[in-house]
Amino acid sequence: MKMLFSRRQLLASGAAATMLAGLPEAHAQTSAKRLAAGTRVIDVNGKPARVFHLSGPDGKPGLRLAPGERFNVLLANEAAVPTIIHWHGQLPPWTQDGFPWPQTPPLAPGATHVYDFAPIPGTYWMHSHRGLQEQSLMTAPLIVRDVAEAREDRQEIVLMLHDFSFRTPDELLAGLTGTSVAVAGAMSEMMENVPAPVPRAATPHSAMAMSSAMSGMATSGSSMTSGSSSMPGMGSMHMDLNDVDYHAFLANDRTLADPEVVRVERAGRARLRVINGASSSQFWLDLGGLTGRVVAVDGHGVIPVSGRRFPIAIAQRLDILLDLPDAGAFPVTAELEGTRRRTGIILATSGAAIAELAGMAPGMTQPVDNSLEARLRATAPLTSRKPDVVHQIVLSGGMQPYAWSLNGAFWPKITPLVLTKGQRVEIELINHSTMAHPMHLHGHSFQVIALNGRPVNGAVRDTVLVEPMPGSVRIAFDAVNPGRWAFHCHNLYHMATGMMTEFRYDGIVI
Ligand SMILES: [Cu+2]
Repeated sequence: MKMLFSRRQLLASGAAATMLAGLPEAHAQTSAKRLAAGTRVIDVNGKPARVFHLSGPDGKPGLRLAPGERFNVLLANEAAVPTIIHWHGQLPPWTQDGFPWPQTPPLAPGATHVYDFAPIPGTYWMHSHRGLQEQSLMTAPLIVRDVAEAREDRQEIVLMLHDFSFRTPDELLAGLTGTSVAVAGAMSEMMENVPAPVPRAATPHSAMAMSSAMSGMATSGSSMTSGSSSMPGMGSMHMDLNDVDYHAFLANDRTLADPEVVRVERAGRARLRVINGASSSQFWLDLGGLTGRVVAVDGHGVIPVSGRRFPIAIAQRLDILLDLPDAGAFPVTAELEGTRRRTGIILATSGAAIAELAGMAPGMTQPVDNSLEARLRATAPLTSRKPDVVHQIVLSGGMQPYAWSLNGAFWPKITPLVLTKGQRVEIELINHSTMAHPMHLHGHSFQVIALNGRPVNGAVRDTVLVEPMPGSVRIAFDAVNPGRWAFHCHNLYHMATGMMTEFRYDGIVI
């Protein structure tokens, strides 16, 4: 309590900036912060599991940057395998984005690499973009504080969600695609076989030939895993959810059998930073008896939206302000869509009785959808402007064979979409499949400007869910960050089987 009070006094004081400069966090102004990528063993429901970790100088997961601090980071690969880490949602120069382009290959074991750019404030995260390492928890929070947040006198609580299996990621992909583990392993590394150096004539709607690995897969008679579930949709529509049958869902690396208990003050005020770092699972965040206010999505401010349950698609983040009522224990859970399975943490004041939470929610959750998205309005929307270019991207694919594509093309056999610096770009995403897809654009923040054909002055963000057929989303952004940029579904197994393309600025020398 005393320590918290001191912190608040510090942050409220006019000398905050000066004092913060003296703290270890701000030390990186002159020398890079060390971020180690390695392996560790965690306990999952009583069984040990070897997973990756990304740890900052304080030994904690990920990085927390002070207001105004540069992202000046020395990434050290202490794992036995090559890796490359993507700073999800940040807007660095493309050569620092952490994507395995030929110009920016993965780091060999033992290698280091320095990154240095001005970060944008908010709740971000980092994850491997190499093979399927993300599934093995090569993921961590990336929190960039801003001055206004520092002044708001709220306890910061980070809640990072994961899906977990004791099977290897290659085994999971082999199960989905009906291939051998060896073929699945080779398939997952296709992400490094990047597109041809020169854009060919655009053929946006023609189906392109699948790679040899994909062709083999298509005839192998893939079987869905037992975890696959279907939800009845509108009318006769069929909807697929949860490709993978996971062993557990983690909240800050723990399950509800032994959840993290976060100490909070009586009648305390908190900023809950929720990060969906799962590889292929979407959740409804449930605040139990509390009402929260969503004030930012994917790090970008929105006009506050109050509620007790919020959907969070893969890779998305929610900043939720909580004002706690007096004393007690307050579970914050995340329920897997279309099931009763859940994970979570417990906020508790000192001495509060903490009841055990069942691993199953009382009722079946709905599929994650854009009901929240439709209510969001950016606090800093794009300027009003007609688009210079509109690209249409059709999302397709299915479970049998298990393969997913953009405009009929499977990564890396894609044709890059070409952008010119200075353009206002609009992208119309049209879902022709029975699954929802969380689509992520690297290196740019975009605004959601239409949902299912209805114009909105929506959120600015980096990952947007496109609901199942006939779902559509229109986004807009300004082409202000020249380079090569990946655009992909953030369901790891959809990306690994082809659902990725490239936005390439003209004039970029490959
Ligand atoms: Cu997808």
